[in-house]
Amino acid sequence: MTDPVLIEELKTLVEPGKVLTDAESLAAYGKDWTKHFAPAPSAIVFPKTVEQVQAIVRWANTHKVALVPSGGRTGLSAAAVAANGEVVVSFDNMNQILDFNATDRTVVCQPGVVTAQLQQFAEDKGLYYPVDFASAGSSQIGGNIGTNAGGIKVIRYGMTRNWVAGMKVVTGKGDLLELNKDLIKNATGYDLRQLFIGAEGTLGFVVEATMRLERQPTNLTAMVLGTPDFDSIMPVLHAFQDKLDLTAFEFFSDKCLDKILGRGDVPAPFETRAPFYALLEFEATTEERADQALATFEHCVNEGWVIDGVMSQSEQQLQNLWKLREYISETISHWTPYKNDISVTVSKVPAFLADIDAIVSQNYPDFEVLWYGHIGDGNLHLNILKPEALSKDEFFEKCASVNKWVFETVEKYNGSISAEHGVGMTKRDYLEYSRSAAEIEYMKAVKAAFDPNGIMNPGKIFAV
Ligand code: 2HG
Ligand code: ZN
Repeated sequence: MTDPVLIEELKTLVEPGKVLTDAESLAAYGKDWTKHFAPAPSAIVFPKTVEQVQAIVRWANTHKVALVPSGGRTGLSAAAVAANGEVVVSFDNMNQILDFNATDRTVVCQPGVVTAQLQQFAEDKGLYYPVDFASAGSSQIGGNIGTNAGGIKVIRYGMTRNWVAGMKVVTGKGDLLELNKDLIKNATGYDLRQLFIGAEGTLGFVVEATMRLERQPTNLTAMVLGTPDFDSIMPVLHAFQDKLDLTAFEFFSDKCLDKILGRGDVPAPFETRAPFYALLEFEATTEERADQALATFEHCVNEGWVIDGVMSQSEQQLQNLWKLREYISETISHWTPYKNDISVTVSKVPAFLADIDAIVSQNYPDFEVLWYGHIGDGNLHLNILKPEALSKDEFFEKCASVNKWVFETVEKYNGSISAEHGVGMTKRDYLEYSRSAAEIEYMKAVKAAFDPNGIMNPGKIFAV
């Protein structure tokens, strides 16, 4: 734990009342949405200005105190968990939109701006911030940048990385850097902006970000299609991609639908039950587009890839269809799931999934296994639910023992052990399945350049 005398010194660097040490705050701000590690920070500090962030980082360097950045705390890899007496730096008080430029279509955000706040701001300006996911109501821009958040529209718009025009960061040494100056074209050597995106706060803190906006999509329309097996999903994807520019292509299993219907507040998409469902979305800009989607649906039925389906006819129906997919993670959190967030290139998905399925059936015969994810971009969320009778530790231990097989398969297919949730502490011991030893050495050297004293979110991405 950090010396209480040092915490008193920390209090002089920020406004009165902006350092908390009560048990309730420590428990709340010391964790994210994972349940693997018990939170145990020494204090929470709430800076209001860039200068205060710099002062905190300099103080931490002087006294060798570890800092953990904290945004909306919706992370799923324990990258923002403080389990070892660290000081948590919360960006809750740096949550303003500072500027908007209609010509450049950019918004300058403080790191604590909530994703939905940016989405709403864009909408009010007649524009669109396209990175979207179920936790958009709580997650913050700084955290999204830290994990390079993805979500449900990646197939069309890419990850958070694509939407950061420029950033101001405070490095682990306390220096303030302005990265890329919001330029579209800038060929002046290393793009440090991209290095900080996905760095999980291990190099420094994002203290300001200029985010790009896009034109608003027109008449978004969703279809949910029931398929007789997993193998039918990819031909469905290709059939629709041949005809339409998709804004989303998701999938989930019937077990996921069971859990969603169990809530009682989401209507079933149609009466027929199918082993798997695809949820796709496109812009029905013209009637021909919608007709094309229906014709493709019929083609898929004739080919035997689709059993039944529905197309949204209103905004309400669109929202209801999305709930079938978006509510899964929150709904199943009740069962303390063990999460996998793995990806391969789209062409490898069928073979990869067959291999993973064999491992899962063999090793988890008694566990409930849920398949869902962003299948259109090769990202699978494999969730294993904890049986009531098993303790959390026993359960996570059993799952960890199966990881070797899962991650060896990821490696075999040249995939990623973490597609969009980050490495944090939950995936750190498996990094070598996705990154070579030489690459990890270079990554550590980069960290040492920005954070020579190792105070920035230590133990995340790699062990200390
Ligand atoms: C999603 O796609 C989120 O719903 C959460 O990334 C995934 O719960 C999960 O494993
Ligand atoms: Zn996801």
